[in-house]
Amino acid sequence: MKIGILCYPTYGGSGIVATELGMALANKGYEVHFISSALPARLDITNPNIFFHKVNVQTYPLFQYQPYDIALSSMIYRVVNLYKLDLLHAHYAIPYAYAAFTAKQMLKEEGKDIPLVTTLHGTDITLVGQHPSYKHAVEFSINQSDTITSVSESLKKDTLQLFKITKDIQVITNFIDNDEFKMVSDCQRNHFATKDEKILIHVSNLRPVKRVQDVLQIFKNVNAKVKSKLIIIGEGPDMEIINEFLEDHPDLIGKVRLLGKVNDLYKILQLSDVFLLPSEQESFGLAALEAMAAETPVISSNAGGIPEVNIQGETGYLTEIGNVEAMSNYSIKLLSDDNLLAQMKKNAKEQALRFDLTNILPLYEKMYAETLSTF
Ligand code: GMT
Repeated sequence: MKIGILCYPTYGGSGIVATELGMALANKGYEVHFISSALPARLDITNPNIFFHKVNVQTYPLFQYQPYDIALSSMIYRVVNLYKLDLLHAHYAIPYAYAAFTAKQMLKEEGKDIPLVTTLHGTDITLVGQHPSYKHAVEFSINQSDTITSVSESLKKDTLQLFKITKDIQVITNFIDNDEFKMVSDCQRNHFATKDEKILIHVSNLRPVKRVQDVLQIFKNVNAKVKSKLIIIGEGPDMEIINEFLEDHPDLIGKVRLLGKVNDLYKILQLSDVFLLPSEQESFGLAALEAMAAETPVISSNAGGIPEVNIQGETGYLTEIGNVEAMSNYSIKLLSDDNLLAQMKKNAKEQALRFDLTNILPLYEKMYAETLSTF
């Protein structure tokens, strides 16, 4: 089967899921064509079954804004025709489902068509998709998809509440390739902390929904009771909140390490003791699952789909959004009890194995086969 994957190329949940899915399909012999504005961050382009088609946006002095969606739909139409694709899979409704619908219309003019699967990832529904500038087009393009999938039960519920959806939504959860998380040597731990210190970690795109101010406050509270360090991985607009916090807390400057975007995320997660995810919204929480795959328990909010991934008292702890005090107390409890920490690390890994690629990939393959057979 030849599949076209339409996704964001950036570090960020939807692009990572699309890339990992495409690579897993390519390893199984599918021909996978990525269509995006740049080479997706984790894509292994050396795989002979993987093709990459860059969307080029032609600039012109008349344009106040570059018409990316037009260039995208033209590229989709072109790739479907040139490579005789069998199916399109759009990750994130805006603009991918919308542009794929337009490409389908162009194909129909020539008596052709191609099935379209749209996977909803979260902010395309709960945040950006709610804006009046996008809402009607998002609802329309989701309904025009031949198959709709959602990455969690929570996101399915939100989608049905927030939009008038005329089709069934299948839940196929996000997944993790545990083979990529083979344990590395512990010796690098001393790059970040001394033997008697614990390591807390936060990984995100540092947008307001991630509530990095809570991460910092939790660390401040924990550090007052447990010798510890905080690692923050990622870049984004709320970096300023971190800088301001450090200006106000000069005693913590040497204890907070800002690593930006890193390639060896797994290695650093494996050195950590607790992952903090106090998000305002989270359709699934792929970052938490990655932490668990690296045997790191999670202290999180109970937003959106997080409770489907992080299990209270088993793989970590959850509290209501913004309850910094409870998250701090849970972190202190966990980091002060080595037996509890060891047990939760084990539980976290077991949970990650439930979401292993080998369990979820067949669900995507079955869904593709059903989509094709009913098209
Ligand atoms: O969390 C983000 O801001 C990135 C965003 C994305 O669309 O790339 O992540 C969303 O999709 C991920 C993959 O399905 C989910 O694991 C994240 O929970 C979800 N983020 C939100 O809902 C805020």
